[in-house]
Amino acid sequence: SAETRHVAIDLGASSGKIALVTVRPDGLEVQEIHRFDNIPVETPQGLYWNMLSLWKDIVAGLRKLSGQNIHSIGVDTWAVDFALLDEHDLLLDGVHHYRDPRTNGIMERVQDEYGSWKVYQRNGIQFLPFNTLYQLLSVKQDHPQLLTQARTLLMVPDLLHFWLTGVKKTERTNASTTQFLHASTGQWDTLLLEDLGLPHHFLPQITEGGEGAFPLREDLQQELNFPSVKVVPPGTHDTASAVVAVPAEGENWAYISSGTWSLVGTELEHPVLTEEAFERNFTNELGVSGTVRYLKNVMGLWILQECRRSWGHADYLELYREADEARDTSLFDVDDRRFLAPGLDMPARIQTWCKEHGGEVPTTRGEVVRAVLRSLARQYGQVIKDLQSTTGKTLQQLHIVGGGAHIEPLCQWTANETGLTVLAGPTDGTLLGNALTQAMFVRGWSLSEAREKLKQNIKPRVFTPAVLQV
Ligand code: LFR
Repeated sequence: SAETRHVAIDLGASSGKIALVTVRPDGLEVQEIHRFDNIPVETPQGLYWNMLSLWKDIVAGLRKLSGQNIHSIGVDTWAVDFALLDEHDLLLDGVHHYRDPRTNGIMERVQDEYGSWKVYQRNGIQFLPFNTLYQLLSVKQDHPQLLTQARTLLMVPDLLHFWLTGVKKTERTNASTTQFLHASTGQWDTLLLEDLGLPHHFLPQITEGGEGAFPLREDLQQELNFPSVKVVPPGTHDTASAVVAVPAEGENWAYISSGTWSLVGTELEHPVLTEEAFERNFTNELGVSGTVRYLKNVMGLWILQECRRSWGHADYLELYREADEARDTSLFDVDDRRFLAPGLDMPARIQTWCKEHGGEVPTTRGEVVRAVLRSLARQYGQVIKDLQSTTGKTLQQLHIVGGGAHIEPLCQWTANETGLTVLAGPTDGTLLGNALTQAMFVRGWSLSEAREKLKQNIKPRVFTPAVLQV
């Protein structure tokens, strides 16, 4: 039909958004339906996501649309985190936040005792201490009975799709982030799990984002009364959805999906499983339509978000103005592990890093914000360089999608540090990519047809690298 309507539910690390995206012959219309906070909960047993509150907000958002002609609904969220369900589908334990320190030291033990290269050759996934693999090992170490009781492991978006449909499956893009999906078989790597002493009886069947549809649970359908809706899981990993929404032309482009994290990468047809890629810790996560998201996690705006929290939620525009007027101080390594955990001492951690490395310490808010943004841009420059050398690609354009596309000084510094033309926008890429992937299924589009539709709407802002003045 001429017009299709898709509900994109996008949960990020600090907020959730629900939008109705209408696809018409002449373009896309995005209507925000519901926006809500996602506030993790600290307990004596660790840091948890508030899944019940998130579910309540999802249903509240859908209720606002009840009775309307909606063609599809789909959920994306951050990666790696999961729920364990017992034989009655009850939650065993809550869903831990990946920033929970329960995994401390576990990745290093696997790397030393089992061997990092041995793991990387099997799946090509970057070593991040919070990958599902290490979270499961921490459960085995501290609460082994949970693994025995568990009948189903569901990643966060799969859990929400299960609550919407009653169907338990794992969507592929997010499954790839566990670090136990085999790169060549495309199936769960049961051998690796067995080698590490982990059970795998609870792993569901894998399905493809944007390639299947499930009916809404009957009680929900009765309440919401959508005439002909289906649940169509998109690329359920938010980064996979964000990459769909890169308004790309040709081959020689890279992207930064810029939010709490900065995911710096490019789209490939095949994984790169070389020693160079391994040494640089690049990941070969999976995208929709059989693509590979060859990328690296950079700590991202998280550092700034935590600084801002420590400054009583100061206004962002005010902070950028102060940064613009501040002097340059030392830059720092944004990917140092000390910046991973939440904490109101984030500015102090930055200052300590600079002191330890004999640099000039940023003291005012403006100096700190300037140092954060310039250090991020410098790291993007390094990753882009490694990206070109490990893939052999010669890049021409760098797309920035997500909230960071709003931050002009960051876009300009990124152009300068990478030497690439930066194309900034869309800022709500994840929502758009989620909706477009549903539309691929509903309308029978290919990925490139979805991107053509996107380009009817999105005109990115251009930042040209500054010529160095000597
Ligand atoms: C971004 C993201 C990253 C993933 C991190 C943790 O929101 O999904 O891709 O590495 O969060 O799940």
